[in-house]
Amino acid sequence: MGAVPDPDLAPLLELAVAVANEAGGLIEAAARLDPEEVTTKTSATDLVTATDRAAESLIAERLLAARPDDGFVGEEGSPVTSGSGLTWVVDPIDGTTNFAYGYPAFCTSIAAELDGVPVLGVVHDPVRGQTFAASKGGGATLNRRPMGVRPAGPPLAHALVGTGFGYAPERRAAQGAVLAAVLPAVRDVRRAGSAALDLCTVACGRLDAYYERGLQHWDHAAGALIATEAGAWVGTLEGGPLDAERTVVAARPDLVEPLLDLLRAAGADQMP
Ligand code: LIP
Repeated sequence: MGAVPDPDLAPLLELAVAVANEAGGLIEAAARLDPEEVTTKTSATDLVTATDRAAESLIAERLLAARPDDGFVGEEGSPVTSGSGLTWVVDPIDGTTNFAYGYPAFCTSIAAELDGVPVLGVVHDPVRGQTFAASKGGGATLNRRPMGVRPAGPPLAHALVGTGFGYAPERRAAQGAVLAAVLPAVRDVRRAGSAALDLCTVACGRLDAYYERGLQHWDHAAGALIATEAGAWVGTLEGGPLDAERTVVAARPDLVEPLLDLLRAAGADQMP
């Protein structure tokens, strides 16, 4: 990859790795929850647990103790405005439903943005003890070893593709219709339930591509940079920035055009 980490980012990346791993220890220690004992947010299926909130508080406390002038945006709490230009973007548990069920696919996602531009990302999977990390221009690592997307390989018809679904029934119905068109056109589909993990799974070559509409800033902030630094194409089906009104796509570069064509033909750019 020939990437050279920016020496100014190295201590920030180390801080984020350490905090993500500490939060992972807290999350692992949390007992398995009965999904009916947790609270909900935007819908009856959009869960949030006390562990989400505790992990986010721990992460905010550690990051802002080290860098008190930084900003902080977390899935569960109130935003903190940045005085330094750097803002931490955090999803304490991405894959909350999986966590609440004890289904082993969840992670902690920590990104840092400088004046709105992602400069580092860390995704820690406490179940597998795997930490994905990247700094802008510095390449991507898995447990500190360089990693990258699979080299150009089989065509889309033989690609393993990840995706995910929103919480609103009408969006889920539309996403199911798109999936019905995608499924016969690829090798197979995987739905892990964590966007951050899905993006890192593309980054390390365990998926050939991933697409999902409706991702929040904290879902993709770290994983998108990690996938980009690992050599994946990361963008949106509609063009423009990664936001909740677009479909985020991450793929091996040789698969991008056929995948975008397939998604458009399936109506993925017309979803509610
Ligand atoms: C999850 C996303 C996932 C999506 C789930 C859920 P959360 O985030 O990471 O890609 O398919 O529906 O939104 O809510 O677990 O942090």
